[in-house]
Parts: sequence; C-alpha cells; structure tokens
Amino acid sequence: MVRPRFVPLLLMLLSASTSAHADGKLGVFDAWIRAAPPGATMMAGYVTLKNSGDAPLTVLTVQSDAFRLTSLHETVVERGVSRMREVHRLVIEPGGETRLAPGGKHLMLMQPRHAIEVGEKVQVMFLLSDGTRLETYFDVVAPDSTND
Ligand SMILES: [Cu+2]
Repeated sequence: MVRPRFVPLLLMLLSASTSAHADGKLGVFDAWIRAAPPGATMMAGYVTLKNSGDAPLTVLTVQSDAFRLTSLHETVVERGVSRMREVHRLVIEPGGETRLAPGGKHLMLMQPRHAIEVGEKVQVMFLLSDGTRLETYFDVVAPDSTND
C-alpha cells in the first residue's frame, strides 16, 4: 500500500528534469574541431545549430573542460585584411539554422588543458540566454580531411 504514494512524486521529478533541458529545441549537428599541431594554443570548432522550437534561441557563449578560454568568433575581411572578432550572441530563429564554418563564425578554443588528439571527442557546453546549458561533444578532425 505504500508504493503507489511515491509514483506521483516520481513523475513530477521526471517531468521537471526533462523541461530543464530547453525542451530539446536546440539541435547540434556536424560538430567538429580542426586538429592543430602539438603545442598549438588556439583551435577552431565548427558546428551547425538548428532551432526546432517556435521561439528564437540565443547562444551567449560556450565552455569546455578541455580549454581554459573559449569564445564565439567570426572571421571578417576589413580593407583586404582577414581578422577575427568576438561574437557576443548567436540568435537562431524558429525553424532556422546557423552554420559555424571555416571562413566565418567559429568556436575559438584557446589554451588546451591537455593535448587534443585526432579522433578524440571534446566536451563543449552551449550556454543559452534562457539559462539552458547544453552539453555536446565535438569530434577532433585532421586539418586535411574532407570537412574543410
Ligand atoms: Cu577565432
């Protein structure tokens, strides 16, 4: 007779933990990091972000256990000179997608805490403006691969 009393509480806990995950509206696809020579202090990550919800999603920044410094960057050409600048927010419209790709927006990953090897999966956390933290894993890919 005791057991049924626990069921409603358990269901409440389960539904609460599910909704805390941004309702799964941010989809992360083709997440990869370009491998760099040993000792490199900067690496770039690329990914496609899709919003399957009905409201805009805003990514504020990224974090990774594998790097001391992480940010969102974009490469821009000003007066013929290619340079990088920080992106302070990435907005993904409902039903839309944002591609971070070589030559454009990217994850700037600096000061690795350990050697980042080809084939490794690197943890990256996306921080959204609604407080969501989405944990993902990026594949480390050799620079001469077809991904470029
Ligand atoms: Cu950069």
